[in-house]
Amino acid sequence: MVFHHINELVKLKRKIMTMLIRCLTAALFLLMTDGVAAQNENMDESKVNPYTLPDLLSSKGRKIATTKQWERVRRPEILSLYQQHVYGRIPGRPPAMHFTTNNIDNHALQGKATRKEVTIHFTAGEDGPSLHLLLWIPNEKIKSPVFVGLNFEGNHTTHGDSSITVTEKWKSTSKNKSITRGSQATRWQVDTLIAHGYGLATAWYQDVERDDSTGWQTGIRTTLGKTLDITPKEWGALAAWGWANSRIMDYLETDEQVDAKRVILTGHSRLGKAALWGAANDKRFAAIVSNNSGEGGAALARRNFGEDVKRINRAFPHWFIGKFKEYSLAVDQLPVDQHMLLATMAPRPLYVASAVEDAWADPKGEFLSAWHASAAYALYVRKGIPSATMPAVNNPVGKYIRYHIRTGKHDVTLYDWQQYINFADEFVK
Ligand code: GTR
Repeated sequence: MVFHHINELVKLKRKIMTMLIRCLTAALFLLMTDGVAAQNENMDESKVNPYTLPDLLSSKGRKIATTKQWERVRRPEILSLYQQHVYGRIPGRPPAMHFTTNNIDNHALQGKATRKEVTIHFTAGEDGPSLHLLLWIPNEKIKSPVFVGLNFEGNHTTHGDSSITVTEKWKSTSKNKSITRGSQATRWQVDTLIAHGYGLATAWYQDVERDDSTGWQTGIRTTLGKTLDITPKEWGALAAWGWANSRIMDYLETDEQVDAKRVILTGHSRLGKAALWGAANDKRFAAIVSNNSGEGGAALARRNFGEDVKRINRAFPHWFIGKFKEYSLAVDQLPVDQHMLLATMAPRPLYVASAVEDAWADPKGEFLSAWHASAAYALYVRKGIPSATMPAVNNPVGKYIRYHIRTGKHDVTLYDWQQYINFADEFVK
């Protein structure tokens, strides 16, 4: 009888011990993988902590009051801080780069446009690393302004035209194996652009580097390292995609149908982040559009709302350089904040767009960043965002920096494009 009880007790004790060990292991696992913190991003406006942004217009304690001081002192300083702490350096063009044009249709879209494909070869010969560009240019003019933007899913998804090439690179690399022509067409609005006299140049972002933590091993950060005189660690994937935008610009400068002085760089989400860093480094882009670029893009890093530095570093460690990880738990120590990145665009027209249902990207943080960047535009006597109060939904505000928050989710919509076209009509065309 007594023995029986002792046995039961021992069994119970074992059970409790096993359960305890399981709980502890699970807790430890969650802590190590940050699973606990995964629920910790703040989505409540009333819980946003107060923050102090680095002063945009001062350098080593001295006030920056003129465009000359901005261009000679502060802007280069900001670029160098971003290079060292966030995205890494963007190198120049490869010396042997050349272009081959193919698959031309001079009567695309019922004769309204020329559609062609251009391969940007980064090395001599045709078998090395390359980027496949899809171009649409209005037929009615000699030289047209062009919107440029990298796409997420492959050139053939940006328009339903069945003659757009499904590239070998896409077939061998894309995780999304089924070919869904035109599945992303609403994000590109080719017909609307052509009707308003704008061309479009787009390329698949993973053509230059796969978007995962080992992508650098097979991407241009490795294959072009020697040619560009840069090691993979000196730049992150966002910088590599930003670099790709500049190589598209190199091509556009050679195309007789394109007005290369009127090229507008666009990017959505992670590609908006890449476009911003790319445009900061390449003044040839006449205007810049950041569509829902969020954390690491337009949104203020110090505002703890939605995705934060810690979360982005954990989920996408390959996007930034190693140094940026040091700010995951110390965002206040970051020597920059994103109003400074936006300010490097000055005095070029800059459009920042958010969406109501895209809380993860922190619309208010994107807006405030644009507002704070307006001080740099003021040096050029160019008006940016008129006030620190968020505008109503679907109500664009601002001049050379314009901002809207539209209804709907994280996406690029016809509404967005209509605003970008209006903006470009006003300041670029
Ligand atoms: C999300 C990421 C965002 C944004 C987005 C996208 O998962 O958290 O920073 O870049 O992806 O690119 O669609």
